[in-house]
Amino acid sequence: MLTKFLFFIISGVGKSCLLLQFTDKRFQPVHDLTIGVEFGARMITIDGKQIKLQIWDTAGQEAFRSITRSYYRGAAGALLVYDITRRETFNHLTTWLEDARQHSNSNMVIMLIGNKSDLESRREVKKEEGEAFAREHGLIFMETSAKTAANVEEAFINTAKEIYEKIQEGVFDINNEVCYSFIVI
Ligand SMILES: Nc1nc2c(ncn2[C@@H]2O[C@H](COP(=O)(O)OP(=O)(O)OP(=O)(O)O)[C@@H](O)[C@H]2O)c(=O)[nH]1
Ligand SMILES: [Mg+2]
Repeated sequence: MLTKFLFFIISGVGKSCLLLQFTDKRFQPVHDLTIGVEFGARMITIDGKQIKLQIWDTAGQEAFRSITRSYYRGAAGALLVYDITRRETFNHLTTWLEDARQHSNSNMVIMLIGNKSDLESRREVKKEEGEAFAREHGLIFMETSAKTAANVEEAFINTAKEIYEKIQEGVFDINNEVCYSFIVI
């Protein structure tokens, strides 16, 4: 019972809203729970090259966890999202990160996202705490707002750039160099 509740509250951190802001440049105020996995895509340019990002948006709820896991394998990048106004979503990061590392390519680039930065008055997690967690676990970090669009472009594009650099250095061997798969968890 308790476990169920803990997983349930991870839902609603803003994963689907981040994706919608990135692909459609709009914000959806009503929370439609993601069922299973949803998909979005957008072209970006890095170093003069057109790169397609295909993004899998996963459900935060425990019931869908096994479905989520099957999408880790092909992912070059992951956005690991918590809600800065709900500490329990931050406390849960270690579990998600372990799960992601265990089921993904070891070179997968992980970006930690503290979302809902527009809700400063309701903040429960300091920016410094996000930075420290990211440093400790070797992740890139940003605070975003899917509502105001602050840092949303940067979050996806910086993750893609990191993947691009790894490919250039030859440490990341992916089949398709102009199409990166992302997973939002
Ligand atoms: N103020 C504010 N609200 C946000 C932001 N991002 C998302 N929300 C709100 O938070 C709620 C949940 O957003 P979703 O994107 O559906 O959350 P999710 O992580 O996809 O949730 P699941 O699919 O259930 O895992 C919605 O009511 C959004 O309107 C943000 O940056 N700022
Ligand atoms: Mg969702």
